[in-house]
This record gives sequence, C-alpha cells and structure tokens, in this order.
Amino acid sequence: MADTDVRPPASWGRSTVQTACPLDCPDCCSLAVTVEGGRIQKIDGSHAAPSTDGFICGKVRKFDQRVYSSERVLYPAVRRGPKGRGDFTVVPWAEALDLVAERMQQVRAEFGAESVLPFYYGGSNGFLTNDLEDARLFRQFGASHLARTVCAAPTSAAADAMYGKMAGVAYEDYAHAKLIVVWGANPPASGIHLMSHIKQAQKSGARVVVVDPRRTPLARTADLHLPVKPGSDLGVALALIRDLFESARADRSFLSAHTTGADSLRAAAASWTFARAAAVAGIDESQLRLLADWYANTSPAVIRCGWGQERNRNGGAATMAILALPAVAGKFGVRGGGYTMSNAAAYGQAAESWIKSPVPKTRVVNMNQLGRALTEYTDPPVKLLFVYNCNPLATMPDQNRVKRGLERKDLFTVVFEQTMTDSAKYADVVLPATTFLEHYDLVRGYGAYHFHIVQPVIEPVGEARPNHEVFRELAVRLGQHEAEEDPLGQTEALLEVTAQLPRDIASIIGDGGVARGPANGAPIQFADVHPKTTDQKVHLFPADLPTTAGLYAFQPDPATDAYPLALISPASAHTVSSTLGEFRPGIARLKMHPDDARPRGIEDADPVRVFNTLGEVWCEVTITPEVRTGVVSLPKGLWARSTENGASSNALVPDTLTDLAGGACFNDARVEVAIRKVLN
Ligand SMILES: Nc1nc2c(c(=O)[nH]1)N[C@H]1C(S)=C(S)[C@@H](COP(=O)(O)OP(=O)(O)OC[C@H]3O[C@@H](n4cnc5c(=O)[nH]c(N)nc54)[C@H](O)[C@@H]3O)O[C@H]1N2
Ligand SMILES: Nc1nc2c(c(=O)[nH]1)N[C@H]1C(S)=C(S)[C@@H](COP(=O)(O)OP(=O)(O)OC[C@H]3O[C@@H](n4cnc5c(=O)[nH]c(N)nc54)[C@H](O)[C@@H]3O)O[C@H]1N2
Ligand code: SF4
Ligand SMILES: [Mo]
Repeated sequence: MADTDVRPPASWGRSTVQTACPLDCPDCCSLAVTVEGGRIQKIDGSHAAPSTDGFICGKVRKFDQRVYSSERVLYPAVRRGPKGRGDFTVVPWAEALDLVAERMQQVRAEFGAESVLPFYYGGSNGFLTNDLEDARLFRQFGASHLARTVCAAPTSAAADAMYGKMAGVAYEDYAHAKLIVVWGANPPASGIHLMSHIKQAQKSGARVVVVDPRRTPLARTADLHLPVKPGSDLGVALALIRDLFESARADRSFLSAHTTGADSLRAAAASWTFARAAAVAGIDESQLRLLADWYANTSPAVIRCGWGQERNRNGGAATMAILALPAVAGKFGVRGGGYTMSNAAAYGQAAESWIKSPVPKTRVVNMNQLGRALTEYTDPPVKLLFVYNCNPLATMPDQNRVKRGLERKDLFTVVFEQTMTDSAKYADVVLPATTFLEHYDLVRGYGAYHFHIVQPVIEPVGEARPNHEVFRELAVRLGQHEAEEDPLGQTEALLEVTAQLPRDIASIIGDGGVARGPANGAPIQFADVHPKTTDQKVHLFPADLPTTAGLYAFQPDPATDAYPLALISPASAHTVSSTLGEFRPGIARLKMHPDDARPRGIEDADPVRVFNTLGEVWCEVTITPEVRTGVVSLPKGLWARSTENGASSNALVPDTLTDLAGGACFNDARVEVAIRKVLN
C-alpha cells in the first residue's frame, strides 16, 4: 500500500507525492516528496517499496539542491565563447531545435547519416526517458549506432550466456544465508538497502566474506577479507572451482541434471592451484583455502557479485567463474542460496519491442572509445555529437582524447542536460532537461525488486523539457512524424509505454502501487526461477561466446616498472557516477597504502601527481591501509573542479576493452605517483 498521495497534486499546495528514484543505483527507492507552493520542501523515502522502508541515501535527500542549483541549465542556448568555456547565449526552444535539425540534415547530406552520433547512457532514466523516442529518431535517421558498454556489458553478457539472466536472490533473502560472499561490490555506498539484511544475517551467526582490493566498510566487519589485486578474480574463482572438483565437493547430481560444460570448466580450472591463484592475487593462500572450505561446507550460501571485477581485461571471464561457483557447489534451491548479479531483466518487459524501428545496420560505435571515434574515425568522421543522459567528459575512458575530440572546431555538439556539466561546456547548443522530479518515467530496480512509476512533483524549472517531448519535436522537424502527432504529452507518453508492459506490472503501477519481481520479489533460484537459456540449463562453458582471449583465459597484470601501481575508481557515497559531482567540496584525495607511500617520500595530505602515458591528475593524497599495496584509488565521477588540473581518473584509464562485450577497463589503469611541488 502506498502511504501517501499517489497522484501529482492538481494545485501546488502543500502535499506529499509518492514517486521513485530513478538514479543509476540498484535500489530504486520509493520516495515521498513534500512540496509547498510549487517548491520541493523535503525528499524522503516512503514505505511503498518494502526494501526502501522509509529510508534513502543522503544524496537524494539533498537532490533539491541540484534541481534549484545556480548551475542548472534553464534555457536553450547557443555557444558564443570558445568550446569548453561554457559561455552561451539564450535562444527560444524553436530556434534551438531548428538549428539542431538543420545541422543534422546538413551533415547527413554532406557526410552521410552515420556522421551523426547519439551519445547517452541513462544517468537517471527509465523506460520513458531512455531508448524510446530518442531511439526511434536516431534509428530512422540512420545515425551511427551506439554500443552502450560503459557499464555492466561484461557482467550482463556473462550472466546471459550462462543463466539467460535468471532472476537473482532478493536483498531480503540475504537474512536467510549462513555465508555471504560480497565480490567486487560495495553495498555500503552503491546499494545501501542490502546492508540491513546482511547485518541481520550476521546477527544470526552468518559469516561474511569480502573480495575487494579495498578494505571497504563491510570488509571491516567481515569474517574474512581477500584483498585481491585488481584483475585477478578469475584465478581466485577458478581455484575455488578446481578445489570443489578435486576434493569431491562439487555437486555431481546438480551438475548432471542442470548444467552443460562442467568437464570443460573443470579442465579450464585445472592449472589454478591455491598457490598459483594466491600468488597472482597477492593474497595469503590460507585465506583462499578458508574461503574454499566455508563455501563448500555452508548452505545457504549466497554471492553478491558486483561490477568492480568486470572493469578490467579479465572482467568477463572473472564474472563467469564467479557465477559458476553456486552451480558447481550446488548452492541453489534454498532460500538465501545462489547469487545476485543484476536483476534488471527479471520483470519480463522488453523495451526493444516498443521502439518499433529496428536497429539499423549502421556503423556501431563502442561508447568506451568515444575519444577515438571523435579524433580518428574517417568513414565517415563524426560531425555531429548528440549527448544526453550522460556526462562523457567526466565518465568515459581516455579523458584527454575525449577532450581533444570535443575541442574539434568542425564538430557540432548538442548537449541536452539538466546541469552545466563539464561536457555541456563544450556544446554548440545546450538544451535544458527536466529532472525526475519534473517528469514522468517508469523505472525498475536492478538490485531491489521494484517496478515504479516516477511522477512530477513540481513544474519544470525554467524552460526544461522531458526527453521524449524534445526528441518527438525534433523528429517532426526531420520529417519523421506528422505535426499533429506532436508533441506527445507526458501522460500520453506514459500511457503509451504502460500499455506495452506485461499486464501484471501495468495493472499494479496503474493503481499507483509498486510492482514486485518474480515470486513476489523473493524468488528462490531453481525453485521459483530457472535459467532462461534455451534448454533451461546453466551453460558453464558456453563455447560460442565471443571472448577476445578465449573462455576462462587469464591475461596477466599489465603493470610495468615505470607504472607499477593499479589505479581503481570505485563508486563514492557522494555522487551517482558524476551526478551530484558538482557539489563535492575541495580537492579529491587519492588513497594510497603506507608501504607504497614511504619509498616515494609521500606523506598524508601531500599534493601529488598521478600519471602515466595517457595523462596526469593533480590531487592530494590520503595514506591509509584501506587500499592494499600496489593499488591506489580515486573516486569515480569527479568533475574537473575536484582536481587541481581538471583531470580525473579517466585521464589515466586506457580505452582498451574487456575480454567480453567491449566493456570499459576503468579499474585497469597502471600509474605512478609522485609528490607535486607547489609554488607559493
Ligand atoms: N553512491 C553511489 N551508488 C552507486 C553508484 C555511484 O556512483 N555512487 N554507481 C551506480 C552504478 S552506475 C553502478 S554500475 C553500481 C556499481 O556498484 P559496485 O559494483 O558496488 O561499485 P564499484 O564501486 O564500481 O565496485 C565495487 C567494488 O569493487 C572493487 N574492485 C575494483 N576492482 C576490483 C577487482 O578487480 N576485483 C574485485 N573483486 N573488486 C574490485 C572496488 O574497490 C569497489 O569496492 O553502483 C551504483 N550505485
Ligand atoms: N573512472 C571511472 N569512470 C566511470 C566508472 C568507474 O567505475 N570509474 N563507472 C562507469 C559507470 S558504472 C557508469 S554507469 C557511467 C555513468 O556515466 P554517465 O552515463 O555519464 O552518468 P552520470 O555521470 O550520472 O551522468 C548522467 C547525466 O545525465 C543527465 N540526465 C539525467 N537524467 C536526464 C534526462 O532525463 N534527460 C537528459 N537530457 N539528461 C539527463 C544528468 O544530469 C547527468 O549529467 O560512468 C562510468 N564511469
Ligand atoms: S540513489 Fe539509490 S539509495 Fe539513493 S534514493 Fe536513489 S535508489 Fe535509493
Ligand atoms: Mo554503472
């Protein structure tokens, strides 16, 4: 039952509106937002979604700061200063859209439609604001097709090939587990609603193991912490698999009834002795043996697999080996046993079929190589870049190359944004976008099992407009729709999309409630939900999977004498990717282990230079045993203002791709760190 009014108020008097948070966070909280006189007074959690339970993160509690920020993009505008300065002249919407449509047609006539590149990811977006009208428009236009690989591409390809993206263990069911392995995930920052269930399990005597190069807040309270070197998870997971087979603790009957490829997986794991894996991962062999025994001997045992381990050259294979563990050890079929990866595919909705324009056979551009696309592609060159739902200068690999691309005088850049981001400062035309507190959307959690309606709680700020409206109007200008079809009002667009949903979800959210996932949001794997592979089996060795290195093949650490340290850039509690990064105070801190600082003569709070052949970042340092030796860490999502030279970790991240699905290697940069002399 919703505990507040479920409709936006007819008059903007004081009222509390039921809505949901669509930020790129697994939890998808239900919100109660209090408005008075048309202004947001308070953003809080509601009880509509059981796993939100009235509690939300500090970031979204303060999201009104962003809505009313002086950096908000309020009006359409065209550039008047040099690219990057953020100097614009306000123009009417019609003029801005005419200009964009005209330039799109112009470059198509001269260079072909593929010279237009839409660039988006989905920062706070659901089914209405991402991959709907925008996809229709760019597909019909014949633009280059963007491969949206910046996040979850390897994990998603692995989970799909092995389990057909089977629904995972619900947050709530972690309370039933006796062993919880949190692998490459940091729920105290990146999915906080899992934490109360882990704590409950701990109170009932469950053991917690964390596999992470950092001593995360959860690792501090865990029974065992394996501080693995970034990129070494494949060896660690294969050593556990090898031991399950060698010690006759593999679940033979489960393997023969429900899996294919077990023998090939066993062969792939054969060389991964505990000694080899421990050496590669830089951990104690005894720790690995302890985890092997606990995992083999405990049930229910659940693995929370995150995304930290996917962002390196071995990310796809590592995720596959981790996801193979519950099958080999026979951990399914009980409440609190199995794994959780992304639950995004659990609701049975298929947005792809709503778009109605097939994916054209146009050039595919991997978004992780935006810099290369802008500076090197010639057939045709990218002449018009249309950025929305994304802040690529802050969030994509090889920042300096992206920047050189955005600086090109012959590139026409459109940025459709809520706020004046680092990327927006390079725009030729800026278009103002509404936030989720000003528009409708439909969203689903990819951790917590909720499907929600998002609704406006205030009128759009300034002249901001929702995505579907703007893309629809642009489509009319490009001759793709009759004028009378336009614009599609917000509620009409919502109804159009709701009509495409599976009936159970549509009827529940139609009543203003919250739809849960399979088995009322608490499925038992291999009891309530099964692999969605063609034969309903787990494919432990999907031989056809296109990996660049070979299935379960390990690629060694790329560290060199010149660049010996691995740089990682994990999610921070202060931002969601780069969203809210504008409010980070001061200069960011690089975290470094005392044993790495000492030989470099670096002391706590020193100004430092973090560098490699791609670039450098000027920041400050915190010396702490929180990161393991050989690893340094800078927060993800920094804006230029958070470092002394305007560069973030992405200036050091190569645009090399993961072994599977063309993912980004954010946690695979190798760097050196030195004290920076500051002139007074
Ligand atoms: N507050 C907040 N919440 C967020 C986000 C945010 O930016 N801020 N981002 C959202 C998004 S877009 C996503 S995709 C999710 C990500 O959610 P998570 O996967 O939980 O987040 P990450 O911080 O990317 O990675 C998790 C952990 O992996 C560790 N790690 C790094 N490299 C390796 C490795 O090679 N092996 C292993 N085992 N661990 C490694 C990091 O130290 C980190 O603690 O979170 C979402 N939630
Ligand atoms: N170094 C490093 N970099 C990373 C990562 C990492 O681990 N390390 N993680 C990566 C990950 S996991 C991800 S998911 C990406 C995310 O990278 P991005 O997709 O760039 O996500 P955000 O930084 O949140 O930026 C989203 C932008 O979209 C805008 N926006 C939100 N809603 C709307 C809307 O309805 N309409 C319009 N027009 N605009 C809107 C917001 O104002 C915001 O500026 O970052 C990646 N970058
Ligand atoms: S960012 Fe995550 S935890 Fe915070 S309100 Fe949104 S869904 Fe909830
Ligand atoms: Mo992400």
